[in-house]
Amino acid sequence: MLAACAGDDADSSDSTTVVAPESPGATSLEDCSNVSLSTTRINAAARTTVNTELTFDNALAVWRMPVSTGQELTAEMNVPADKDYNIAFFDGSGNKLACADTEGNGVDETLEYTVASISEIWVKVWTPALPSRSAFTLTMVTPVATEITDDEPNDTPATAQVVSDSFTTVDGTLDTDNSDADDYYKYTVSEGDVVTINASATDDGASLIYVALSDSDSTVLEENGEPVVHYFGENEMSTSLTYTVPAATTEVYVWMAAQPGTGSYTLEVQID
Ligand SMILES: [Ca+2]
Ligand SMILES: [Ca+2]
Ligand SMILES: [Ca+2]
Repeated sequence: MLAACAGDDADSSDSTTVVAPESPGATSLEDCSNVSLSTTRINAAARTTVNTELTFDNALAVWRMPVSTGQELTAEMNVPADKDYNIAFFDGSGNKLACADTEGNGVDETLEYTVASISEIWVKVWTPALPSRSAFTLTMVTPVATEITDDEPNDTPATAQVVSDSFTTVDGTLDTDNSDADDYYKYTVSEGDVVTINASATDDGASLIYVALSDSDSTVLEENGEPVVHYFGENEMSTSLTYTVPAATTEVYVWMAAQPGTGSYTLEVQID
């Protein structure tokens, strides 16, 4: 009867925010060593976004949300005093990415994950208690980029825009014919910092546009012997680049360029 009751309960849940448990018994027995996400749930999971507070009071919830490479996610789950909830992250193929299953009723869970090369993440929350009837609250938090502007002139390292925030986004333009072939953004860094650049560009079909990380002499920096640069092309209009700051480096320059032509770009830079 327990399974039947749980099924009824699941059916009455809000189908716009979660999918129902397909096997309550199996769900209740899972922990981080064997938790899984079926194709059914992958396809049916409710869509939401990071930095949205989610509340649910049933035994199983699955959400999917868009993410970007390099994004730092932290799940913060408030667990009700009379229940034990756990949480896991999956990719779209059902591969487990991260998991937290601290034992105990009312013990809050926190789970951190830095997004690898995926554009969407699935978040599963479950409890051995069926039906739960005790609401948990979950927020997937991530740092929000500060918007900056493409302030001309910023065409050389010496005249680079000095950016003081550690996580920024800018919508910029390049136009070789109007003395705007280059945009330089200067960041203060220290040894061990990881610089993550997510950039996308459009062009007029005749331009060569690239993004690079350089020093004050416009020498492109290298990561593992490879230059940190991306040339945008017809099928490569977005990229993600990372760079780990070595000793004795205190500043780096993110360099957008068009040679020749015009273009617009979106550039997100994060330094941690
Ligand atoms: Ca737990
Ligand atoms: Ca510009
Ligand atoms: Ca410029």
